[in-house]
Amino acid sequence: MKYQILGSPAVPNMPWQDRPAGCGAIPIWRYTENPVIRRNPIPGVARIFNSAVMPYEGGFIGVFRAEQTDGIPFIYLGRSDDGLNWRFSEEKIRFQDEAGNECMPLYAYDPRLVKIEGTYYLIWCQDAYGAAIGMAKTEDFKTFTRLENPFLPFNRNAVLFPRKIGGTYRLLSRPSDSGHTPFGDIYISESPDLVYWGRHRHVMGKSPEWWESVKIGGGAAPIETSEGWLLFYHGVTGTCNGLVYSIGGAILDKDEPSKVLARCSTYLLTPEEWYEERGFVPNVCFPCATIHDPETGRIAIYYGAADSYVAVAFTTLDEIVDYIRAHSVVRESDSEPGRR
Ligand code: BMA
Repeated sequence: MKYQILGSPAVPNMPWQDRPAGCGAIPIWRYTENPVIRRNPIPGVARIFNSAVMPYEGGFIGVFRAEQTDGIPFIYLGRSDDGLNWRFSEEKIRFQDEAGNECMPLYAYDPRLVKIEGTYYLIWCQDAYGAAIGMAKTEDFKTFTRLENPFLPFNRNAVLFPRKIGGTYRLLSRPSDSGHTPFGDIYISESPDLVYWGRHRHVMGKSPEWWESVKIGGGAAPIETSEGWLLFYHGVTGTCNGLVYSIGGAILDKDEPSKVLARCSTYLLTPEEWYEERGFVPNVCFPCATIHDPETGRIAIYYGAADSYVAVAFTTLDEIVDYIRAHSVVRESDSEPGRR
């Protein structure tokens, strides 16, 4: 291996398939049995998509965006031995406040999950008199305690870094509006305590590349590597028939992640398969998590497909870093520290 994944434990049982012959120029290949989560996965839930998973106690655990049969999304817990076959709790996750009283959002969607210093954090989108970000922590995946919402509305696509940087927590987000926002760049904010957030910086903007020319948003929690933070994000384009969501890749500076070191000018994955092109919302590939193994450099990307399914694609650190660098275009607004 040329490059190293840092700060993550080995995952010897991570889901994996070798790169098939004829995979094409972009070194990402789909799991042949996709989608791994299909429609009507549990009673009362029509679709699970845009969800986050991680290794846990020798197997895998995840927080899943579950669109209930009443149309309202909530977060459900799932467990798996192999990261591909999932068992779900039949009840949504119940959040409590710090006094132990139930404290449920009106709805919750697009969760992300990270572990920082032994505590697991969930971040999602919810209502706070407008589209906003919700956050909770758990030690055991039994009790989930809400934290203060980090930002005012309107904001979505929050992604917490898996460790403090320079002594502070770092959170990516995408300020937006109340609707299906026709704009949006990725910003980063700092907090000493996960309550008060500031020192907001611009990380990267939508770009002139057509596949991400409408808006972008954070995806999976960044992976710490010897080359910087590897970020899989989503980029959106507009067509006469609606939006198309693809997966993009960038490498952020290790100590100052508001600076983009490399940014792939092509998408890494775009809707092509039936489960990506056809569904409740067609043409959506929406990454929310990775499982990655420092011993082998293998990376499994978990993404929502067509707002209907969860799918998995594979790559390796060496191949994806080389591809991103070889196709990188970093504009001044992305490479600068992002403060104006
Ligand atoms: C975005 C979010 C995602 C969704 C996407 C496509 O605005 O709501 O949850 O996957 O739209 O519908």
